[in-house]
Amino acid sequence: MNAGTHVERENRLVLAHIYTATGALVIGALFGMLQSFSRAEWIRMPAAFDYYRMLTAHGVLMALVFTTFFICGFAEFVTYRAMPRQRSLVIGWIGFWLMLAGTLAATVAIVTGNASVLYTFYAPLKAHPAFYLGATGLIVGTWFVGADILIEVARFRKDRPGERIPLVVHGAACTFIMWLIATAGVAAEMIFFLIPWSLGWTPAVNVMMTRLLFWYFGHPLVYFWIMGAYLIWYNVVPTLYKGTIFSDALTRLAFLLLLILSTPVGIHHEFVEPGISAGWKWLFTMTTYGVVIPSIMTAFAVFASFEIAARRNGHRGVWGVVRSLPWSNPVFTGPALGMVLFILGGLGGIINASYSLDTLVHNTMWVVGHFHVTVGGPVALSFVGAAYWLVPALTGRRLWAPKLALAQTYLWFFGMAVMSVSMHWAGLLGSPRRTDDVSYFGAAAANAWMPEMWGAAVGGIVLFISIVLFASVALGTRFVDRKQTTEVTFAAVEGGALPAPASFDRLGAWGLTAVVLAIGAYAGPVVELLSQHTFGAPGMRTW
Ligand code: HAS
Repeated sequence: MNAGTHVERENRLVLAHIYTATGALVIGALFGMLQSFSRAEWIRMPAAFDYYRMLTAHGVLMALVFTTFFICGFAEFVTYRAMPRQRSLVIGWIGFWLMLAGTLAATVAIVTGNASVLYTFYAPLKAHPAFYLGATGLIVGTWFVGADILIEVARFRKDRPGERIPLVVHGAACTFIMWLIATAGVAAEMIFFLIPWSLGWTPAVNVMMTRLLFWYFGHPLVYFWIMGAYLIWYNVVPTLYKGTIFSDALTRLAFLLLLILSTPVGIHHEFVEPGISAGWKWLFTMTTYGVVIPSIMTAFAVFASFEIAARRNGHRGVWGVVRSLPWSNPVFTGPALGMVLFILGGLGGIINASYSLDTLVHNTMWVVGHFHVTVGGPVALSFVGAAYWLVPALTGRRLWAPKLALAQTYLWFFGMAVMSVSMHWAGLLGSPRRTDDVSYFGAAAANAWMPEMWGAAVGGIVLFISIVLFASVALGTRFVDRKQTTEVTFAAVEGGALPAPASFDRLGAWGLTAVVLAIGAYAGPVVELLSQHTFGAPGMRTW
């Protein structure tokens, strides 16, 4: 078999991930738009497909399925391209099929009305076993993808002693080591608690323990998403303005910090939960401020990369730098507009991390605004922009309708900005999240936040149009026959910087450090929960 054929077979695996992600995005977006209409009181969901079923489908498809498939495909792609060799794709395909089968099982459980438990699947809400088994299948599938990447890295280290792991693969490997550690929590939640309980093997479930295990996984989940975006920002974006990566060492360190600091933070989602004492909650506020650091480093490095390239071309000053960037290339505008949104997302996150301030915004629309302007902003827009680079490279075809693609990224930016600012504001006015009737049966106080709900719905319409454009460009590129060979290159590092210490490539040791920190942070709260009386919940279907 020649190299070209092998590359094509690799491309097929990556494309399978990217197109599954696109499918989830389109269906999830439709539910998202209906969601915003429902909250604006423009429609009322029928009993046959009620609000909570739609909200669960929207959250699972967008937050868990779209993101996970895209990152898995992208991480495999960069590993295959940066470390080319004739490799077996069996592990990768097993991973993909397991993920797909799990997704289908969970989705069927949701749309048939058997799993309206929202994307956090909090007990005592009890779903059909197919939902928990499907979600477990999705997770286990990603372990195969992780193994595929990490085996390649181990082989590279063995075959080329002393050589640095390619920067883009170093980032992908950190992302997946972090993911393996984090998903152990949700796997334990499923295997020891939710699956036996949903099958009727155990009469009741320990609600507090399941929530703790969920958030042990749930916060690193959000860093899994943003690390996918950072892979693009550091390694792909500079190629679009003939730029360079600011520093090899800084980039490796940012990913290593995300690897070790992403897990010991999850209790910041449980500030108002009982059973965990205030001391632990304070500790998790502090660790959360720690995990902000790699993002601040990234903000600095990204803008530094812009500036170095701009100065080389004679541009000066902040606006000179900004104007010098390729604002008519959708591969650039996707991630770049995502970065702009992340300034708001990051600020909101820092507010949420404060134990005291969070009590004002917890479970309000503020949090919904926060996650739309983070995962729906920098993450999703970066993935969409990167898809315009990736799909031509994978299919050997020219990007179809690039002007439509460009309009799509700007529409997304405006839609998401309008929607998430409205949501943040509604949250400050006290509007709760996850409620079918936001008007509270016409209560006067609830009228205060209705204009924000309409604003969110207008943003939702713009976003849906944008996603339809995205799907059209993705399909057009795949099926309109206009061949073109795209050379895949990753950004080079700016010359003159000192090399990163060799210890930055000892990923096993960093992984071990991450495990120690995770155990260190959670051992106390787990012992505390175990030492209390367990109030088991039999489970309920509120829908
Ligand atoms: Fe968060 C809740 C704290 C980041 C997602 N977060 C959520 C939930 C989600 C989520 C989904 O402490 C809701 C879960 C649920 O359903 O209940 N979050 C933080 C903090 C950060 C943070 C401190 N979150 C994220 C990211 C997410 C995400 C990233 C997804 C991808 N979050 C919280 C807390 C809660 C929470 C509490 C619980 C709230 C509650 O009450 O329930 C930080 O990591 C943020 C650091 C980021 C920055 C920004 C850096 C800016 C950059 C942009 C550079 C821009 C440039 C300009 C260079 C400091 C890197 C470019 C200019 C041009 C012109 C192109």
